[in-house]
Amino acid sequence: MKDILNAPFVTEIVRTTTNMYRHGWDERNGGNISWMLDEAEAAQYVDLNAVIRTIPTGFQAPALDGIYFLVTGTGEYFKNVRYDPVKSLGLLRLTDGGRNAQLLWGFAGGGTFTSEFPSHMMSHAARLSVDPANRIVLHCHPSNLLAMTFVHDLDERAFTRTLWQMCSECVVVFPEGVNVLPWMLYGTNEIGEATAEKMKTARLVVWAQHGIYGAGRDLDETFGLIETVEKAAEIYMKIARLPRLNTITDSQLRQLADYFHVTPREGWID
Ligand code: 2HA
Ligand code: ZN
Repeated sequence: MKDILNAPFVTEIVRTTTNMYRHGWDERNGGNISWMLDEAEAAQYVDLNAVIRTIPTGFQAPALDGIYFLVTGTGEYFKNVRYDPVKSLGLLRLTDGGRNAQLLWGFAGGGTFTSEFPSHMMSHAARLSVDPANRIVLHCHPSNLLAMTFVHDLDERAFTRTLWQMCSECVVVFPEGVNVLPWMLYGTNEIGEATAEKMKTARLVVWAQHGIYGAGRDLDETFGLIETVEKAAEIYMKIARLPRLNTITDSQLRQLADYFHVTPREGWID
């Protein structure tokens, strides 16, 4: 058995949580990550038959039965993951149609998965239904994006168009745009179901007055999506109250989409 602390999925999640903390997106215990692993990958580092604990999930996810996930723990600080990964992270397998999670490694202090586990698992199922290569769901609290949800119309088309207009790369990086949920109680199955529904048409779901969910095939893609949205929101918050002399026009957005061979969300460019 190889040392799990050297597993690429552990070293990369440690690097990413550290980086996100430094960005100021994950104060205190804010934010969470889940990473779907192949069984063969997990088997190199843990005994698949040695279940440490079985933890009820409080929901069902038949599409994820038998699937392995590396997840951040509830109450854990992203700031500290690098100092104590075996306490901050857990590797688990969903069983019984997603009703239970079998812990195979981690959560060494007796902890459990993130309070946002329902949103993560339901989002994985939704993304896998449209992209079988999806592996990551990532949630955090980027400051400028959060600020923007207080002062901008939350209509998804309007919100996306503003982001696209803030940096030339935005329409290329997230051509499907962002979906937006109004404020909802976090940690619940209800916000999980609403997030998953929104995940069927975009890799990014904004939670108004809270943060954002991103999904992707690897951590770099997912982190990069959120980084790009946050950059656009930062520009917006700098210029929102200033007279706008120039913008990126719809015809320029189309030029970008054509040149970089991406298909923007139907009807979102005039
Ligand atoms: O894990 O970010 O949404 C703490 C949170 C809740
Ligand atoms: Zn949060």
